[in-house]
Amino acid sequence: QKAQIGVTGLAVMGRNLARNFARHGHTVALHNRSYGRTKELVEEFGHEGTFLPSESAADFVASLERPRRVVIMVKAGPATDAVIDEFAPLLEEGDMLIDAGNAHYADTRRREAALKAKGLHFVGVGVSGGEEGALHGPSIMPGGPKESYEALGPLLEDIAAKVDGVPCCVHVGPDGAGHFVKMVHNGIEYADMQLIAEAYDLLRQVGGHSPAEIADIFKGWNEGRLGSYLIEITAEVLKQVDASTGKPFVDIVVDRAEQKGTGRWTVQAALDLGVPVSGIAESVFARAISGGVPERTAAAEAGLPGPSATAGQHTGDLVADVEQALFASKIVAYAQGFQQIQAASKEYDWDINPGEMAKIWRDGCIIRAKFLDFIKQAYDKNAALPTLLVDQYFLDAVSGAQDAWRRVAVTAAQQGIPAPGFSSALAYYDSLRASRLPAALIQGQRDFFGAHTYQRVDKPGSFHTLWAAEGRPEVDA
Ligand code: NBP
Repeated sequence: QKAQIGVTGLAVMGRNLARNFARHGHTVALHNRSYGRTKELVEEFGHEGTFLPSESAADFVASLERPRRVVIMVKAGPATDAVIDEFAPLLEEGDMLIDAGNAHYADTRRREAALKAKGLHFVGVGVSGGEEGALHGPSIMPGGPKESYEALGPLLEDIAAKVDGVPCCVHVGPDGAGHFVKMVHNGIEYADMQLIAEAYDLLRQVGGHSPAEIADIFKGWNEGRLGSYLIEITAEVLKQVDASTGKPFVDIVVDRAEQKGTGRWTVQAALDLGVPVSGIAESVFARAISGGVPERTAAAEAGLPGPSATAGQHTGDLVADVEQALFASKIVAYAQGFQQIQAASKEYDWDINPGEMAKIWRDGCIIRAKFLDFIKQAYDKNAALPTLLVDQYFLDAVSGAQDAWRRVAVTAAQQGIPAPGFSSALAYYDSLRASRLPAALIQGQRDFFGAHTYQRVDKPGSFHTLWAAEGRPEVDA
């Protein structure tokens, strides 16, 4: 008996993926650097399906049917390269090495090119949903060669989350496309979390609501258009009371948000592509500010002043306004993330269908939400949509929200409550809709100090003005 699929790397993620394949009736070959984890899996979960454990890489490879499908689920980075170096010589033409870890898409592109030269298929797969998702149905974003999807796709679709029977798994595009889309998914997740945190902060500080009351507000919102996993768990977190002190859980946690790096990767890639993902960037920076202990301590010691006691009160229904601001800002963050996916697709010739990405994020992943149905519909109508904001559903939503959104940004500024997500999303929105941007002045400055030239509104061509020589630096900037 041979296995249809093998998993090497049996820590929490690999173990759960292997169990998920087995629970779906596939025979699963097992391998891990240290045999202990393999043994443990078979002892604890062997009854869930058919597992073929191997101690050596060679035995593991020999236990697989051809073309061999080897899922690598090890620590991203050098460990992945070590595993590839170990397995590649044991595989034959047409076999597949499938990296389901959180690799950077540039590493995936490099690995794919190197293995292609050896006749092997390297498939970088984005897997979202954490350990629970891996076991019960993740959202799966496979890249790699299209041919490999024919032999691999059905297995992945089997174990993926389903929405009305439709699997949250689709071939994203060649080489690093899957890992790229997974990265942007995480970037959007950062933005979503930041916006939710700002909504909570405003309800608490401006509205004076307790965490338990805010939990109920979020619970209500979860029934509406904001309905999503993140809103749902936010209500749970806010409801939580610390057993030892009796205080709200949120008040006993140190207010420094950590990060593993995928948000930062998203912003770095966006800078290279020239895509303004300001919502994601603000959320990465907001985490960095929260962790900036020396600066925050110095600011507290220096007593950086807040607004005077006469700072304005919120005009309007705060809860309703914050819901509108949250929804509108969320639309902006997703619009920016999807624009980044489209830009990368163009840059790397990936031919990614953005509507399909919204489709496979509808379940199994952290940003799963009702909202994604509307994104899917928008791109189904027009896959080349320049920005989600001009799709009728989102246009209507933002038009309806904008007055409330502005009131919330004003209140935050007047009361000295940081709301970088809400305010930068609004600035992005206003930048897009502005008939004239002050960029014209920047072009004038550039032409003044660097003779960089400019274009005119009234005739074609490049122009340079002979500015007064005085004050002009020697060096081109
Ligand atoms: P870890 O990231 O903790 O990695 C542990 C595994 O890597 C073990 O099987 C370990 O073998 C193996 N390994 C290491 Br470390 N160095 C190795 C080497 N040089 N050669 C061979 N094997 C090596 O496991 P995890 O938390 O299950 O995560 C696996 C992957 O999934 C990571 O890329 C992670 O970023 C990603 N992940 C994704 C999500 C998600 O939501 N999608 C969540 C968590 C993790 P050993 O047992 O012999 O030490």
